[in-house]
Amino acid sequence: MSKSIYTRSLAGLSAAALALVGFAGAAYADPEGDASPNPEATQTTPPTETDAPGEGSEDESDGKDTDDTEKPEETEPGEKPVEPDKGEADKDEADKGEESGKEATGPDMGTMAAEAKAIDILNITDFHGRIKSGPVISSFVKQERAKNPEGTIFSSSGDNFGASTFESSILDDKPSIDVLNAMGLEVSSVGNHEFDKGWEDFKKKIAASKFPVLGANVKGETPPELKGSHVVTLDNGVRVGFVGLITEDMPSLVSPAGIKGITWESITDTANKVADELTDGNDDNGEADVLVALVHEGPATSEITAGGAFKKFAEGVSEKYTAVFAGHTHIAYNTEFRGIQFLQAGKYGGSSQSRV
Ligand SMILES: [Ca+2]
Repeated sequence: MSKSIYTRSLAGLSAAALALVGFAGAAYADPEGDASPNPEATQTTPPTETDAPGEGSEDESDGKDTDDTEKPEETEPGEKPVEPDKGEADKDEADKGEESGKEATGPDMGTMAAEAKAIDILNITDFHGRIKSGPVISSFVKQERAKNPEGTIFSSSGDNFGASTFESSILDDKPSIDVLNAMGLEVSSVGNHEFDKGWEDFKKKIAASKFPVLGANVKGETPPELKGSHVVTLDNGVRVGFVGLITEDMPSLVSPAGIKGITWESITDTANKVADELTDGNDDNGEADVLVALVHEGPATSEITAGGAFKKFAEGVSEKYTAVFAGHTHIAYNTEFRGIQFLQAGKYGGSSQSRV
């Protein structure tokens, strides 16, 4: 575990978070004017082969209907103060990349490569079965992978389904699993809504998922389908350890009958325990070079230490973590605290990116 050898690029974070605001379907807030990355993405990249056939053309209108314009307002304050100068510089580079048709490595990546191995972590949270957004998200993921093919990971922070729109719920959310699989989702934490129909139902859905589903603080009568952590070894050799956690409020969020025998331990204590395991030099319990928490818990506002359960987590989670991708509260922010990058990707397919 040597967090210090990786250079965190806040500029990269800012640009990606901005770009992804558009993918949630919200109006794109460009500090310099009008250009939105979203239309270009939908025009130049065809819908993925298996994602919701025939639905691609409806994405934009669907996104706008459900998402309105709240996200940019929430995202802007969180990311502007981080490092405005570098953010603008990186954004300019990102824009150039879009205009020139996306070379495999942008100028920022070339610079990064000389001093550190770049890792790009893409994240969605609270997707809630918005499968019509699948082709747009998928296009973005492919675009980002092309820029950093050896170092990109696509993750989710839970509530992938449940409280879904009709086109997913009518088929018991099987379409959501199919779309997430087709998008190449690589790792996800659990969310409260995945337990809406009880653990027995969720188990089947985990079995149908091509990605590991993590719930490190879910204990008791839980079969081994639910793992606590998952280490992705990138082609560039870096081992990224993901730890999945879920809100401790579960007993009041879902029907007790469906979660009988399950207990929900402290997200902070669990995160720190698993972080120690992944960095103790013992391969038997997993080892990672970089730690990322996917936590289905979030603050009420973009002020992550304003109060509540997330304040406790933000103040107590081990500084061994490089980034925390939160969820549950449907807001968006990107802020550094205690040397850890805290991000939350809003909802329905808005996303965030971390480059470390
Ligand atoms: Ca270990």
